[in-house]
Amino acid sequence: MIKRIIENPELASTLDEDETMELLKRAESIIQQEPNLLEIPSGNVIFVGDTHGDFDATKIVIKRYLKPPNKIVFLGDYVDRGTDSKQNIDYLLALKTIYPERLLLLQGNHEGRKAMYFSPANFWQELSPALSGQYAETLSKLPYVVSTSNGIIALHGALPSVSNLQAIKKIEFGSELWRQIAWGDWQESKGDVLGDEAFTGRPQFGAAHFKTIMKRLSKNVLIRSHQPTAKLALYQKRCVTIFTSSAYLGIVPTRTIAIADLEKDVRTIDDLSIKEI
Ligand SMILES: [Mn+2]
Repeated sequence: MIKRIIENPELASTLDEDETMELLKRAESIIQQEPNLLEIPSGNVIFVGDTHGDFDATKIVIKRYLKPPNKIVFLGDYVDRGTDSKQNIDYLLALKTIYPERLLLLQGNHEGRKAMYFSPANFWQELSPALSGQYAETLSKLPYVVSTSNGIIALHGALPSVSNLQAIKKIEFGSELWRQIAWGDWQESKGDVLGDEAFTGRPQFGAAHFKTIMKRLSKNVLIRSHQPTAKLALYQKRCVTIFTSSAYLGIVPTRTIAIADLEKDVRTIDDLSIKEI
């Protein structure tokens, strides 16, 4: 069944409840072996922002880039908002079981249903209770952070208040540090930790927090998604926000990805290739 989906992605929309359960359990057995922090030593890395049910965007990225020496890092938020959430996440999980090293799926807040309720949650609300419980369990095990050898850190939202890179491995699902990663926003402010936004409850951070944590982690550039109102580049072009979903067109002008060649040092967004898909 998994091989057939990989040969023909459209079959991802035909999975019944039993087949979906089987896929989730297979994918979970792979994902739960990964640490929260994935380190990439070499090659080309393609970073993909929130896809939010944009199955078309996912298929384009996979067709174009899933080949050696590339690794593809998805920054989370696979479901909700867009119309094709289930096939989007099912296709990615099927691929993960076959290409566990080449395809890295990070966790966004929309994968954190087990810890937190949020809206919109059209994907989650349309599932049977049994499937909702299994998706919540499986997706809660997705890793949080990617680190590269040439100065990049990648995650869904904001940087956690940790003292060093390896401390990320110990972050527990649903904890305050997890919430900073999965839910955090960046503001054009010189401030540090700015508190939670009153309406959405999203934790807010400014330039001082960015500089402090990047120094502790010895990183130059953060690649993240999550916040469609953020500029493409913030903080001396070191904080890069990309979106790869048609669900945000109108707020952001295009679906974008970022490509890094790990043989070259990355100091700002100018050392990345930003492409439309
Ligand atoms: Mn998000």
